[in-house]
Amino acid sequence: MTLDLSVYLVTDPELCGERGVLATVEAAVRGGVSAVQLRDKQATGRQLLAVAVDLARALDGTGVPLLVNDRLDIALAAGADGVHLGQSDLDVESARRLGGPDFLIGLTVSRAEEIALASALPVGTVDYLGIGPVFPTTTKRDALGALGLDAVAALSSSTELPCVGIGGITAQNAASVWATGLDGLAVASAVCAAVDPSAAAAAIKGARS
Ligand code: TZP
Ligand code: MG
Repeated sequence: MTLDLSVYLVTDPELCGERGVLATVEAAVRGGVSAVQLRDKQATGRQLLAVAVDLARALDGTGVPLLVNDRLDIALAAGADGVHLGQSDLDVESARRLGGPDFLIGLTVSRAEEIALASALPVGTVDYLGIGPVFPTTTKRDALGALGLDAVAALSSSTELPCVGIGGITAQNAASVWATGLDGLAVASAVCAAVDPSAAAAAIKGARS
């Protein structure tokens, strides 16, 4: 299965609200989301595993991969397709050893040095890079300053690895982000907090020219 990162939903339980993460993901997938990352910074391991198992079951047979933010152990225990790691998380080479060759591994990068290091790893260590924040965001509490479109374009063109942009991306600004040449757009609030997550996902997908 080739990895389609084009509209990459990052879940946030607060933003999903009463509708819940599962129903939000199901609606978003109907709207064209091509990958899902379970992200919940407050959950215990036990809670995260329960949601991961539910999402893995819901996505089974859809062709949409499930990745778990931060927690390789939870991803493996739930039978998820991959893990998304930050610069302070478990290193990607250890994750590759533990996850095996077919497991998906994403890595957050914000600086040229981080991209250079990731690009210098043996082929097949990292499947994609998440570059951000593209725009200001309140979803990630410890987010760095926004990079802006020009820096994102320069960073993504400096690597052969597939790149997704993240941070403050909405249906309204999606066309400008697509124009940077990224392989995908990762969104939390624009889909999780939307009245209609399916329509929001479809609008972000449709903004690609
Ligand atoms: N990493 C960089 S920005 C961000 C993460 C997880 C949050 C993205 O959320 P939103 O609501 O799409 O800005
Ligand atoms: Mg992390």
